[in-house]
Amino acid sequence: MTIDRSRIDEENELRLAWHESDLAHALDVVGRAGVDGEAVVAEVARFSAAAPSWAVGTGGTRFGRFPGGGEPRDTFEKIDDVAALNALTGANRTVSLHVPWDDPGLGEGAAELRRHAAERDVGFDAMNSNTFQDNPSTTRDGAVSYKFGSLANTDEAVRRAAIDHNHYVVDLGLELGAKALTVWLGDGMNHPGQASFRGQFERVLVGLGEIYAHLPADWEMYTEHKPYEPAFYSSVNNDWGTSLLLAQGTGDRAKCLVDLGHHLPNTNIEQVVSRLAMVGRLGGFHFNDSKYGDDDLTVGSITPFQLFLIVGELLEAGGGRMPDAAYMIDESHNLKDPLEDLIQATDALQVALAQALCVNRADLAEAQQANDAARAAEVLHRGFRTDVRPLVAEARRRNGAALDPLATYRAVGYRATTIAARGADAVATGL
Ligand code: RM4
Ligand code: MN
Ligand code: MN
Repeated sequence: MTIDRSRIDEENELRLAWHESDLAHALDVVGRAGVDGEAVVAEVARFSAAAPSWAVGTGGTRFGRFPGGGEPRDTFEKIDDVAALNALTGANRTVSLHVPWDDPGLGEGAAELRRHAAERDVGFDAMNSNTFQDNPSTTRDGAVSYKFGSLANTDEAVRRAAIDHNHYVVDLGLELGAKALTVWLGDGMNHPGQASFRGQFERVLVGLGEIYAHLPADWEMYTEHKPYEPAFYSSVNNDWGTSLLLAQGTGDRAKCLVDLGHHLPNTNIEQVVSRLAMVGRLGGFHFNDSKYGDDDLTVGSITPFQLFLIVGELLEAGGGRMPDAAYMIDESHNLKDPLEDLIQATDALQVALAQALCVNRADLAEAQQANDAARAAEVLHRGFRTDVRPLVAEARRRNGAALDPLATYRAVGYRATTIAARGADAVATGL
């Protein structure tokens, strides 16, 4: 199941005249601010954010889940959905697997999945290991349990199972053509005094070292911090400082992953990004938005200015381009059609990137040097308040994707097709 390119072209044709006039105006506006609009379009066109395999299904909370039907029934169909998404956005060229939720098995299974993805021009981004749930394939058929943690567990046999699972995820990723492993742990404490802060940290560090030792030479490993949930008193990897200690204590190719929802309210995330980039340890990104905690809301839907500032720091780190990192959308689509939410998230990312590229960095540096806070604010806001949507649409068009991806998704009736093919009660695996 796929979206026919000729249908996308037809939809683009309907919008082309208006688009061309909007684009000419946008190029003119940014040119007056001393920004090269063509370069903005090119950089937006280069950018891609992975779609996680669990995000093509409806998300849920502990109060329930309300799937809309037609969801992918296996990993192959998940890849089909990512290919459809990428046909519309041109900016989701890879998929990030979560194992064991999506596990084709080593050997023929992995080879078949890799072929299926390659035929659809989808690559494999960072692999995600899951040791926060008990699953027969990660717990030696139930012989151990992650109830009291995985790498931080006091029981050596549990730690061994968690390390082995991570080794397996790396082996699988190698067969799929991935290049990185992301480790997010649920480990921590729910009750004061339950464990030793230091003991838990030290055990995690040793475990990460063993996982790292198994990495192929051209792979990276990312530690993903999160302040709470499921451990509500303390998480072992609770913040960027701890994540950095773990990375530094593990090796050069151990880096930190920033998930935007994994910060306590009001944390200055753009500063966190700057710090990690400064020491060469910014490895990956999970994009979403948040009002209260790890809400996994649509990218840019709550704090678009913060997103713009964060992307600005990424550009700063990359010398005016998005630095090499594993970018992924990590949202939970509880109410919207998952593909519609992913389309909106990708668009929000592209818009934030274009806005940040529309900031005249030389003017900003001059204002900073002169301690001119008012002028610095003007320069920033000029970028943020530019209507960059025609530049983003043009970037998509140049990638062969849709000028208006959401309207096109609806016009081609992709969801109706998946409901007909997979069934109205088809529900994806995952959280
Ligand atoms: C966590 C974290 C991880 C994701 C899981 C499902 O909160 O964001 O990246 O793998 O959720
Ligand atoms: Mn995440
Ligand atoms: Mn999360």
